[in-house]
Amino acid sequence: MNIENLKKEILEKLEKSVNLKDLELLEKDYLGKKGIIRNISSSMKDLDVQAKKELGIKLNELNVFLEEKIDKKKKAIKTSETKEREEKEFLDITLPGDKVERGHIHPLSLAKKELEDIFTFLGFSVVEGPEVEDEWHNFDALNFPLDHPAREMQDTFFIKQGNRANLSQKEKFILRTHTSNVQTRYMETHKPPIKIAVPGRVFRSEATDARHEVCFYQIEGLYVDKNVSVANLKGILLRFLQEYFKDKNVKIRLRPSFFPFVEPGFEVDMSCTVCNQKGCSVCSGEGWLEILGAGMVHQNVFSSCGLKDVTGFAFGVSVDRLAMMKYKIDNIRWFHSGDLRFLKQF
Ligand code: FA5
Repeated sequence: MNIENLKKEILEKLEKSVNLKDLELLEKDYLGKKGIIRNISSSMKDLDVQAKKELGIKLNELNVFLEEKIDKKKKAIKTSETKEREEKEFLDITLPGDKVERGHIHPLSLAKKELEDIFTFLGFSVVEGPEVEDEWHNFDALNFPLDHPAREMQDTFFIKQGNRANLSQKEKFILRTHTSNVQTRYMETHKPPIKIAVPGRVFRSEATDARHEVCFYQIEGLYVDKNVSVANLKGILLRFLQEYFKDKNVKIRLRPSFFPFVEPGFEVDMSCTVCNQKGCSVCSGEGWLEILGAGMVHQNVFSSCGLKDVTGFAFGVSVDRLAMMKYKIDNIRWFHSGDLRFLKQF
């Protein structure tokens, strides 16, 4: 074996090695326990003493020489790999961070939260109820006759349940058309005095326009006790509206109206806060805006829920319409439009 040729061969391979793995392989092949240099050493036993000595010295020198060379190359590769990684992963901690877009509360959630706070302040407990409701709690227990037009297809979303004719009113499901369903649910399971505010989504199968949505939010108020009167109802309504609009000059007026679950029943108008009752497009020049339905709870409703010898008032107001008036929004459909130009203003 010509040691010089072997050295040349190894140096060529060393030159071609580009990473630590190549070098490890080279080390194993030539310097390792089963490597070529060891092989030559073990085959020296047949040589005479002088030749053995000379070859031994040469192999030893080659070994030391290669170890140094490989070591040097290893260090060079490591340094360049570290440099490359540092350049790639360089982190300038003095640079400003990436801006994280912060979300914000939807205007309807904002209105709902403000109303909940006001009613809590006025002594009401905030409770919730199901959006998918049975006909008993949404209509029958609220004194709606079986042929009431609100049950018809134009107003109510019915849940498909095969042959509904075979089902009882408590087994037929719909999407609730108002939050008044929680009146009956709550009165069935709680004893007076009852003082609750019920925010939630309601659904109506009707054509949408600037003031009507298929899905909108209401907040229901219910106060049941001994000797509750219309005066109490007026007091609470006036106070909550003055608080919500942050305006002590807000006035209300009650007009007689019909809801099957109250007697007497009222439509409640509020003085227009946009024009201070001078007349504008929001109030159609009237100075007043209809904002909610209210009344004294009908005794048939109390009977359906197993209550007697009590009186109470109830009201239901559209959260969407309150928010529209507060923020001067001219179309209810903006709320669900997903338009960021609109949403980012709140
Ligand atoms: C009711 O829903 C009754 N449950 C309210 C009530 C409760 C009366 C307790 C008496 C006692 P009404 O259908 O009028 O009533 O709806 C209440 C308010 O919701 C209305 O005054 C109106 O401001 C608003 N509203 C009605 N339909 C829509 C709609 N499609 N989109 C947005 N707001 C609506």
